[in-house]
Amino acid sequence: MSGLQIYGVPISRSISNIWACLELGFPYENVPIGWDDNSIYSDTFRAINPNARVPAMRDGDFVLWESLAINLYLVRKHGGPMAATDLAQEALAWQWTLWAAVHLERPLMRWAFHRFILDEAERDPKAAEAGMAEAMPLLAVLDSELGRRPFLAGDRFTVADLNVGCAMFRAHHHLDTPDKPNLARWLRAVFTRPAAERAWAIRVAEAARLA
Ligand SMILES: N[C@@H](CCC(=O)N[C@@H](CS)C(=O)NCC(=O)O)C(=O)O
Repeated sequence: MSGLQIYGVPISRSISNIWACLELGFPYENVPIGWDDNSIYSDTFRAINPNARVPAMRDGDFVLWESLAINLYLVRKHGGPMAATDLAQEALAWQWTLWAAVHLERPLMRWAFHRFILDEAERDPKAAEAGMAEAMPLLAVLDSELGRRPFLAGDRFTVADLNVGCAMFRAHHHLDTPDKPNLARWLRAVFTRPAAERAWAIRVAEAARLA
């Protein structure tokens, strides 16, 4: 098989990898593995990702899963301005990627689910509050770091920003950060990028199609 395939309907985290491809201007095929047809739990897909989770990626014979690892791979492979130019910048991309996956995403998504994603009847305001209480110090770390430099690994948008942005993709529209001006500036810069807006539009169109 040739070409790049991104597995996962674009209402899932596969949108993170679609965003990366759009940033890179790299063509991809989106294979709509998802829940409607249970294809995510099929043996065929488990052979690609034994976790039965999306996204996953196939690049020729190479298969990879974990959305943020896929972005690190795509940017490393295709280069361009998002790629690191030295080891320190590459290490910063690993740092921010792990931080986003290990620390930021879970509490932020807990907040997002109970604030606006779940149907109203299923939302638990206490869970939203607990999620935000845990996320707040992490958002303060972002604000403080972004007070020192325009982007997370220096003066330009890199895969470090992309991957932290991916962890905030669902939440960013609803985040109110008037007390965190550096974070607010960064959120604006990241999510008004043409590729980010295009990715958001793809996600919205798919959500509307499924509604
Ligand atoms: N850490 C993984 C998380 C993957 C994940 O949990 N994806 C969700 C969709 S966004 C999923 O496939 N869930 C499987 C299920 O709902 O059974 C990544 O970033 O790729």
